[in-house]
Amino acid sequence: MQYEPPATGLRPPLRDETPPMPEFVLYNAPQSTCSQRVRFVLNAKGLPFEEHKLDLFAGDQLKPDYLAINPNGVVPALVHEGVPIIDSAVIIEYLDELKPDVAPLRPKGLKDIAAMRSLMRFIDEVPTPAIRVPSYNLAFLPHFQKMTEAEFQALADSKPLRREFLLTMGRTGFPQAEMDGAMGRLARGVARMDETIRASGGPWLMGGGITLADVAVMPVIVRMDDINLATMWDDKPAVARWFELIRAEPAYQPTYYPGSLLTEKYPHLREQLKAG
Ligand SMILES: N[C@@H](CCC(=O)N[C@@H](CS)C(=O)NCC(=O)O)C(=O)O
Repeated sequence: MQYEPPATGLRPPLRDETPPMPEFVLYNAPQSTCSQRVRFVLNAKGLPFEEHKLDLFAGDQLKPDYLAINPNGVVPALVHEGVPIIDSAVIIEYLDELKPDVAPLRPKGLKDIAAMRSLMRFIDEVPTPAIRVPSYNLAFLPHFQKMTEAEFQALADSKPLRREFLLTMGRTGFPQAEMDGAMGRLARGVARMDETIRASGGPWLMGGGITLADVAVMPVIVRMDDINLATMWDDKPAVARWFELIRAEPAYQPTYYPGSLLTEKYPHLREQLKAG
């Protein structure tokens, strides 16, 4: 898709007033965990970007203009010099390879890089899909409950990546067995983090320096904390320390700007979560 400057609502710009195409254009959503990975890396490397916030419940991610950028119909997508880069794990690796000398986010040796990538695959296989289950049941379900069965089916059919996920959830929410499975996978994710930090000597997953693996798992841990699941690392001080450290990183605040947490977008959740 051709880059077009954002509409201003004012008179159309004269030809020579058209703003230059920014180097990085990020299509994302504030609370999207995958988007948060990319915002963190852009911020860590001090790369300015034009941010487009998509309304995922209005279906912005399924509009033809956006599908031309990301045919998977999900956020994030990063357009770099006019070329779309999609999938958060791919984007963060891309950015680190593009700017390897500014705030490097990978270990030095090839074998350690392979270990970091293996960890990222585990994160994308186990805890990352698992966190969607309680997130959808808690926060997103009411959006779907308002729909008729036919509208819901049409919505599911329109999703290139998440059709079956949505149909499993249905308009009544994920069944208990699905929730239990997700909790188990989250617990395994936290246990793997704990083992990995202790084996590397910490305080980060790969040892003394923050890497893309830490960035990859960050949004899961932040979301778990947000929805009252931080008790899962009560007996794991290495994970608690890791969480303190990542929140103290300079890139953290600009990434989690107000409205990025689920309980900020849906304040009623705080009461619901307190009530258990
Ligand atoms: N593997 C993809 C997954 C992206 C993804 O699932 N994005 C979610 C938000 S975190 C989304 O856009 N969901 C919208 C939808 O399901 O329609 C990535 O890491 O970029």
